[in-house]
This record gives sequence, structure tokens and C-alpha cells, in this order.
Amino acid sequence: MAKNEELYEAIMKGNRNKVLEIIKDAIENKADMGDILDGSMIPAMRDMGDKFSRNEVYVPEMLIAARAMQAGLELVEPILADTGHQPLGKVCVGTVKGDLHDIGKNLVAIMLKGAGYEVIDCGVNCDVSKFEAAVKDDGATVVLCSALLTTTMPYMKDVVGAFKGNPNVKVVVGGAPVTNEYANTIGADGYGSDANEAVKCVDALLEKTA
Ligand code: B1M
Repeated sequence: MAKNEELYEAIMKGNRNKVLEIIKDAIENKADMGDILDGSMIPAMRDMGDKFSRNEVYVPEMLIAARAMQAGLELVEPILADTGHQPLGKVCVGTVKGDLHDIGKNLVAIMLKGAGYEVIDCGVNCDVSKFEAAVKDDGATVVLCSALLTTTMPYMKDVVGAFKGNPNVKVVVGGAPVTNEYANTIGADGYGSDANEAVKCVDALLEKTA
């Protein structure tokens, strides 16, 4: 798969206008949009995620890169939809009941989208029924729960419990007060210490269930 270095760099640097210019040009020249997405755009967001995990870039740089990625996706996605390009999988993301913090949750959603997943954003203050609807109605196979408060974190156990009997659905938890140990205690299928780790966790879970 060909890598367009200019596009890759433009996403890494968060240069939205450059991204749009390169993609518009590629569309005019009838370039393969699957190649553009899988060969340049997704690798750029995944590499940004790894830099973020290594503390080489921080939230603002991630958000700027994500904004450039999002702008590019808006041009690429309709073309891909017409050609039947498949996402890596369908997942849903939400902040749990009682909790209104959404910056980390949005970052997780952006990173997953950038990594090639279709993401259903359940929003904030999500009770079990919102996650269940994303699974039943939209076909999500991984439920990602974010919590920022020690008082809302225990609700993740209810979400895990709701899907325990369904072997086709995995639950991943994360957020500032959540630890790997806590994730194990409540029986979650996975834990992400940051948005990039959440993507890695989903990658591993879907490979296992594929
Ligand atoms: Co709130 N707040 N807040 N707050 N707030 C915290 C979380 C707090 C630590 C501040 C403090 O006291 N030092 C504290 C929690 C204390 C505790 O429970 N131990 C707190 C409190 C108490 C409250 C209120 C109760 C305050 C009040 O009203 N008395 C209230 C609660 C409202 C509610 O939710 N019901 C409240 C309200 C708010 C605002 C609305 C003002 C605002 C939220 C705005 C918004 O989200 N749209 C807010 C903010 C901004 C914060 C702080 C300052 C920043 C949170 C943030 O966005 N960080 C926060 C203090 C702090 O963290 N320094 C604080 C940036 C974000 C990128 O990080 O969300 O941690 P984070 O996400 C990380 C990782 O955690 C991880 O990935 C991200 C990085 O890659 N991650 C996941 C997150 N979800 C994940 C899911 C995964 C995997 C990884 O897989 C599923």
C-alpha cells in the first residue's frame, strides 16, 4: 500500500488546509481512497497515538491532528461508503451514568475513528440501556466506558454485568481514577490507561474474537 508522505506529515502536524488540499487533489486524480485512508491517514493517527503514549505530544497536539484527520475523513468517507470499504469493526463509547466529563471520552472516540473503527458515540451520563441500544440497534461489538469520578466509576460494574452473558460483546473501561486492577476486579474484558491504549486494547480484543 502506497504511503503519501505529504498527507501523513500534514495529519501529524495538524495542518487541516494541507490535508484538504492533498485529498481534493487525490479525488480529482481518481486516486484509491482506501489506499489514502489505510496507507497514510490511519498510520498518521496511530503514530500520533503512540507519541501521545510516550509523552512526546500532548492533548492539544492530538486534538489538532484529530481535527485535520476529521476534515480529511469528511471528504474520504462518502467515497469509501460508495465503494463498500469496510471499517475494522463497530464500537461504542460513552461516559457512564452520573458523569458529564467528555474530553477523555471524545479523545478515545477520535483515536478509534482514526485507527479505522466505526464509532457510535453514546455521549455522557450513559446508563446501561444506552450501551445496550448501541449493541442491539447499531451492531457495536465493543463497549468502551469512561469515568472521571470515583463516585461514577462503580457504575462500570453494572455495564460489565449487563454484557456478561453475551460472548460477542466485550467491555473496555478507562478514565483517570480507573486502574487495570479495578478493571480486573469488576470483570471488564479490557482496560486502557489512555486513548491510545484503548485502541490497542480493542485491536487485541477483536483479533481474539474474529
Ligand atoms: Co471535573 N473533576 N468535576 N469537571 N474535572 C475532575 C475529574 C477532578 C479530578 C478535579 C479535582 O477535584 N481535582 C474531580 C474528581 C475527583 C474524584 O472523583 N476523585 C472532579 C470533580 C469533583 C467534578 C465535579 C463533581 C465538581 C463539582 O461540581 N463539585 C463535577 C462533576 C460533574 C459530573 O460529571 N456529574 C465536575 C465537573 C467538571 C466540568 C464540567 C467543569 C469539566 C468537564 C468538562 C467536560 O468534560 N466537557 C471538568 C473538568 C474539565 C475536570 C478536569 C479539570 C479535567 C478533566 C479532563 O478533561 N482531562 C479534572 C481534573 C484533572 O483531570 N486534572 C476534573 C483531560 C482528559 C484528556 O483526560 O478525561 O482523564 P481524561 O482522559 C484521559 C484518560 O483518563 C483516558 O484517556 C484520556 C487520555 O488519553 N481515558 C480513557 C478516559 N476515558 C477513557 C476510556 C478508556 C480508556 C482511556 O477506555 C474505555
